[in-house]
Amino acid sequence: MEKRQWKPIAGFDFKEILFDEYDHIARITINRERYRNAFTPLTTHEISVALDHCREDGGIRVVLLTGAGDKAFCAGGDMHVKGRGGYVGGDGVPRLNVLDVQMQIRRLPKPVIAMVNGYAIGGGHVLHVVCDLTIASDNAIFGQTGPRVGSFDAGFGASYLARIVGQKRAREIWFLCRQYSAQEALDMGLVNKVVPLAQLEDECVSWARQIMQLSPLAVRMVKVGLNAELDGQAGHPAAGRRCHHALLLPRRGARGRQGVSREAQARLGPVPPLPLTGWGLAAVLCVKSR
Ligand code: 2NE
Repeated sequence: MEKRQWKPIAGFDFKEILFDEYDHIARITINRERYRNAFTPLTTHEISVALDHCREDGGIRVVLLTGAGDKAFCAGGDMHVKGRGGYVGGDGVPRLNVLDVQMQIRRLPKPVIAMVNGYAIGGGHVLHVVCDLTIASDNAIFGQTGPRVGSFDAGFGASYLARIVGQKRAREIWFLCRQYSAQEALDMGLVNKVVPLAQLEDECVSWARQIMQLSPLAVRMVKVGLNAELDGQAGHPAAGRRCHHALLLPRRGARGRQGVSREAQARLGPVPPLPLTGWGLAAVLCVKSR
């Protein structure tokens, strides 16, 4: 196992997560080992703030999401703070906003790898599901528990799960609330790779490094395209924004639309012989601009 000097990312006073960085990789660790890394409204708020930072900091290329210790990735919503109206935070307001965090992970224009180091249960299971990739330790256990405790996630936790494992399996996972071993999760395509716990971080960092050798723009465009399949109408603004950003990248200074258009044409040479429009044309422009 390689020894790495993870450096805390300055400027934050997080109570329930750790946030550090190594070699352009940000690591967000839910730091509630005592409660199997179950999340409270404060935890999800802190994850959200950290993800915002990851989005804005151009030096960060890949994000790892994990849990503290060697027993759990995340055991979902903290049942101890479940009260009237939902999960109640320190301000007395019942809100968890974990669905917003899921959306943030999907919208982040950088890959997010779930480093699953133990139980990924309930809302914690959905968290790994919405990450771009999942690498699990051999002691990891997966499953939904919502219906057992009168709860559910009918958003990505249902629809995206079904896209990954198929409708029958997704219904089995939710209707029976069974737990699945890392090997079973691998067999059903729910995780990308399983490694011994001691090698988990090495493996994740190795995957991150491989990703970082590729074009960040191409990776972000593919992510938005993969998301669009499930996001429907809501995916169009995200995809459009990425395309627009990609088109503007080669522009030097504020030369206006005319200049951009001429630059784009110069890069392309003659008008492409293929009937490219919309996404296709944007893709050609992106590739040419790299
Ligand atoms: C995760 C699991 C299977 C682990 O079992 P085990 O045997 O390894 O640990 P144990 O003894 O159950 O738990 C250790 C400590 O962690 C706390 C426990 O209460 C226990 O503390 P003490 O009793 O020693 O004081 N703990 C574990 N999970 C917790 C949680 N979610 N909230 C607060 N404390 C927790 C096993 O612990 C388990 O099944 N946990 C419950 C999982 C669960 O039901 N999560 C909520 C699902 S609903 C959800 O996440 C959700 C949603 O459905 C929709 C929207 C948002 C969230």
